[in-house]
Amino acid sequence: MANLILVLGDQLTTDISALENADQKRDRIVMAEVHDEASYTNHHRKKLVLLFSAMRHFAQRLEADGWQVHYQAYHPENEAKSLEAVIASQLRETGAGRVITTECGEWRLHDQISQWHERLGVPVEIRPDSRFIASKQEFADWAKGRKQVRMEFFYREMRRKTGLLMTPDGKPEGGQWNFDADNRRKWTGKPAAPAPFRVEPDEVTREVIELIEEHFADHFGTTEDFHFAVTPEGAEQALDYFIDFALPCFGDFQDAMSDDEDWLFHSILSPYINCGLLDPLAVCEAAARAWHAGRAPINAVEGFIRQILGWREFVRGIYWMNMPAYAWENRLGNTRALPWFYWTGETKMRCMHKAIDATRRNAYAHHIQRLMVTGNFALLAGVRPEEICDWYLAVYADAYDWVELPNVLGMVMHADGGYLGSKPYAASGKYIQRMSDHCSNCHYRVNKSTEEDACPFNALYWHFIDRHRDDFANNPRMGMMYRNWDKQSPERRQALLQRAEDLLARLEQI
Ligand code: DLZ
Repeated sequence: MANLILVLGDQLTTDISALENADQKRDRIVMAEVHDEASYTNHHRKKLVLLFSAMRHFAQRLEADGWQVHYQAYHPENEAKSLEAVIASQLRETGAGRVITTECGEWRLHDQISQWHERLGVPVEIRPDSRFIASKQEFADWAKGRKQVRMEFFYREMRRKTGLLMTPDGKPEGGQWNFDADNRRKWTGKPAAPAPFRVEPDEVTREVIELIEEHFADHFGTTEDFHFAVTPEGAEQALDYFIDFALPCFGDFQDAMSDDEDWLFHSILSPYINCGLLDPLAVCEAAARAWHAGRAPINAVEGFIRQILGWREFVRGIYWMNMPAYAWENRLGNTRALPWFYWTGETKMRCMHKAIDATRRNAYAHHIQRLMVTGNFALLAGVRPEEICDWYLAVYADAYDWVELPNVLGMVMHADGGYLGSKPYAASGKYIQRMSDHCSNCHYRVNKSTEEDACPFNALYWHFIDRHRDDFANNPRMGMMYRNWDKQSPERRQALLQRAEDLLARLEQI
């Protein structure tokens, strides 16, 4: 009997496990742009364009290769508003006896699909997602029995498993596992950053842009200047471009931020890797080849590979090991609503304005903007994890729950008690000044802390330290912060706390 093979919007590769052993004559592939997936969060308009256009290109390719494809293009009046409804209707139309799919990346949808066999009355085969380097089970086995799970040690396992940047006798190339300490230079305009890689929208993408503008005009962001790749070939070119023009400097300036440059030396490959247009292992191998060929230094290549082979795999493991309870964690007891300026960028804090404005225009901001600016502010201000997590899930083209939730709830908000970091990534304005030129263009003065024009990050930082004494005073990596705080005079501490309280009371206006 025929099978229906469901391919989701972030599974856009012919190597997806759902297609293994499929029969072109018998089976039908189902892909659908549906209201429920497009609307479960306030997805950035560029993320919607990327996914719908890449889905349409992928479906066309499958058809050209001889597959039968049922493709539902988005229309607000489509009867089938969920993937389940599309599958139910396809089962009725074809009389297919089984549904095959690859496990999806979000608990929300995974939970629904796991019930389909009962709700739809046919067997539903959910195959593992083999695009990840470690399976869920492999990660769980590695984590079992460990008092603490740390990315660095998991990453070393992945290096050994793949042989990436390893010598023939099993040692890390360059004599070290991690070159992070060499990746913290400020960027002052030289060397010039390459222009971002661009693909001009073709007819399919232009049609999708019109559709999104017509039906998703209330969603965050803009479709203007859409230049993401939407095919595997385009994404491959983006990878080549990164290796040729940005990778050599990626390491040095990995943590830098600039008032004038949105993209610096970042790869901007995560939107492609996360929706299936690029294979993560192939991307790492391409970077490793560049190092072996002497085209990029070890600190750049190791730092880049660590993001994919280490962090990306690690957060996925943490997500599946801890869901669904993980999503409700709020160990620091935060209660504040997300300030509205996260949606508008209208704040006098230059770094926040720049990071949010780039996010609005590009559906992208690099990891230091995400972690140390918008994330750091939410942590210091005590924003409810659920709200800030939903913001990150909505606004970035690469965002899916499996990657965003551990990164934001765990790493940014320290709401999981320290799975993702042994101390919170809390920092005052000084860090932002050290890594960027934002402060020299800011309304606020980074070298002031208590005055009306003082950088809000400064007093909020000390307020965070003070209010979480019970949580962190015994953390050996935070001891110095508490000693510094306690050394200040009672008057100074009072002034800092008062300034922070004033800021928190009128957060929308700062
Ligand atoms: C993110 C997304 C969006 C916006 N739209 C669709 C869609 O219409 N159809 C679809 O199959 N997938 C979409 N996706 C991706 C899914 O939400 C994604 O597969 C799940 O969140 C699991 O990662």
